[in-house]
Amino acid sequence: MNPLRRQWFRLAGLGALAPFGLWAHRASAQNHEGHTATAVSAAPSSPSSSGGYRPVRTLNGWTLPHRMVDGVKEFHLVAEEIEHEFAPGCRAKCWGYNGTTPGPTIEAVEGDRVRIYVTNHLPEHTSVHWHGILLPSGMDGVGGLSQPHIQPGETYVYEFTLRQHGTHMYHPHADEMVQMAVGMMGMFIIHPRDGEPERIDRDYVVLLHNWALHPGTYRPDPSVMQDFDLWTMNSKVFPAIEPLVARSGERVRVRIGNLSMWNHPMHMHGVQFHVTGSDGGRWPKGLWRPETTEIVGVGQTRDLEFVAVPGDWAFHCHMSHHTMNAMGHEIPNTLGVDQSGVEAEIRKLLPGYMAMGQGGMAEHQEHTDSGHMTGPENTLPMMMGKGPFGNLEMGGMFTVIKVRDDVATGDFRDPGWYPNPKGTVAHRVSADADFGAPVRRGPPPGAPAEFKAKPVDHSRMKHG
Ligand SMILES: [Cu+2]
Repeated sequence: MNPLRRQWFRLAGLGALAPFGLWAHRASAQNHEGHTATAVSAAPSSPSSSGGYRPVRTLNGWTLPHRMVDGVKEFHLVAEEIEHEFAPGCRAKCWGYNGTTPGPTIEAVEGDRVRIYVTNHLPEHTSVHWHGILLPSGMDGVGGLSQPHIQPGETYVYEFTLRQHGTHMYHPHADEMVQMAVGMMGMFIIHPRDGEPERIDRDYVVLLHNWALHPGTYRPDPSVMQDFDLWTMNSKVFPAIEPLVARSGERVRVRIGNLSMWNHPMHMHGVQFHVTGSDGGRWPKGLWRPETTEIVGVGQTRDLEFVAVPGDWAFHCHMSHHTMNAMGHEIPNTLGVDQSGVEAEIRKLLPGYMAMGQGGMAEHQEHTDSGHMTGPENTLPMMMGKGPFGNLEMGGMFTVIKVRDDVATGDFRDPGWYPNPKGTVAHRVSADADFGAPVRRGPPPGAPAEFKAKPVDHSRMKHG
């Protein structure tokens, strides 16, 4: 047996860990918060060997190390309050496991016997439900139904044999509304015992969530049901979400779980992926279907697989408010409203008020980036992120799949922006608004003569 497997690695605070193996050897690249990696997990064996697997990569996250005890894989989760950063400039007191939200990914192989200790450092009781995993009723983790609650300071142990493979999750089944709203959740990946039907070169893990972290506050509000402030992949918002890196031609799997309060139509640019599995396990090949958008419902998981094509490709939820950061929802619609004159009046009541939105909201990022529109403390601008051609005007559940011809196997570092081959970028051919002779339809009968839209006053973009 590999000596690494015999070691029991202590987790220290917010230490970020990574699987230590041939295909995920860049442990330091998993360390995103500047904390020192204090441990490595047992090295998985080669995928070609029996029972081996290619470890997953949890974007911005980590995999929980285990130790082998008499043939049983032992894990230890600690439920605790943590300090979490959604993106620089926005932190909160959250609850999670072993120092992070989401908790570390648990990774094992079909047929494994697993023993999972759960220590409760929270101020109230908890439990852990192994979402989608087939096990004895008493191991199902529903507080009050299948077990007594785990009281503060107590440690419980769960033990079962994995009789399936696929993409699964874990979360409390005790005061669920609160405990999940403040970040308690993680992914549980079970690799097939007999290998994959198609070789997987990169295996990413993304857990979707939403947060009511009201601007100026430091605790997520569990009472909110729909109007959330932050939409996250692995508890991060764009642009703090890592890119998914791959080499051209590699087969990439993205395993997506959703423990938020909304369904998320996850859209991938550049390819038609196949949906190859769910929390019901890997689907038989005959059930795989090509899509470019797949709804990951609340409480569901989906596996998406594709062959990587060179470029920088957006990957995001298609609910457009889910690719925004904190914003007000109960505001008047200013689209098309001339607010000149009004701004000065309102400023007498609300110093710093900025009229916006007459020609759309894109100017929002200009205002925040230039620093003259300052929001409340501890929140993020609605729109963020810069690309090689300008502002991305995004936030929330958005990241980029970065595929290059020259990425080394197992290299997950951000390769920078895509160098587009000459002649393959959309470009300006005219700055004359009357360019060309496009076919257009006129205003509807009876429309006022002045119906023709007035040009937007772009001088407002240079405001301040
Ligand atoms: Cu969404």
